[in-house]
Amino acid sequence: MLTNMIASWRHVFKLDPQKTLTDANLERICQSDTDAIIVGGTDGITFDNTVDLLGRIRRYELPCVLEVSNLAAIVPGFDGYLIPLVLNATDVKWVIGAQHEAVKQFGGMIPWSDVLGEGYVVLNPQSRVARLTDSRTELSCEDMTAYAEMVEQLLNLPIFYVEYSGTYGDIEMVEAAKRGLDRTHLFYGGGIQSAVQAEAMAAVADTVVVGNCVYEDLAAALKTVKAVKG
Ligand code: 1GP
Repeated sequence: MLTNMIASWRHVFKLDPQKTLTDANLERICQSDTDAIIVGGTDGITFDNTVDLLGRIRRYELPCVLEVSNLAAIVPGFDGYLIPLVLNATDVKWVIGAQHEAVKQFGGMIPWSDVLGEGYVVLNPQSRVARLTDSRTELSCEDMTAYAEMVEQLLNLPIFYVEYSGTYGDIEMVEAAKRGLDRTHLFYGGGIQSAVQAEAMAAVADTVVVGNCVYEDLAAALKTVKAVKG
């Protein structure tokens, strides 16, 4: 079951279908001992570039899930599908609107056992995702704990995602999120560029997500795996 699979993930790489990655570098990523690959991004995600990346990742054995950001780019064949609900978005479209449209459109065809919702809180105001969703990023630790409690107790979502995309986050905010959770799995992603940063976030979050660093400094990105998993 998808929830059980995710429960064991300590480290994942997030790969963006829009960005270029050589076969040699993809091999290093997939054989790095990371627990899984999340395919996702905010802009320029198409069916073609998503199916192409999935096909290349499928040469390796590790799990690969799609974080859905564009209805037109939902490709069959992933091990699972993560659906973000951006809780601090001020545009309701990103809280529940786009998801409602998707279910209306694809209803009977959705393999629900392969789908998990993610309660997302976006915290880097400069990030593309914050601007797209018009997220309210000026949050306190109390705000974070309350969002986390809502995700687990009220919405009953399996994943809470602290998203600092593009910048290294405030660990106190991640700790505040953790305080609100008991069963729900905590993802941290954003700005990890070194083993030290990855290890620090892994001490609080259940899963650490490394994205951009793969494209900017692959050697450093690869070192985050051991830092998180020991
Ligand atoms: C983005 O949380 C991920 O959705 C990872 O962030 O690209 O900044 O590592 P970075």
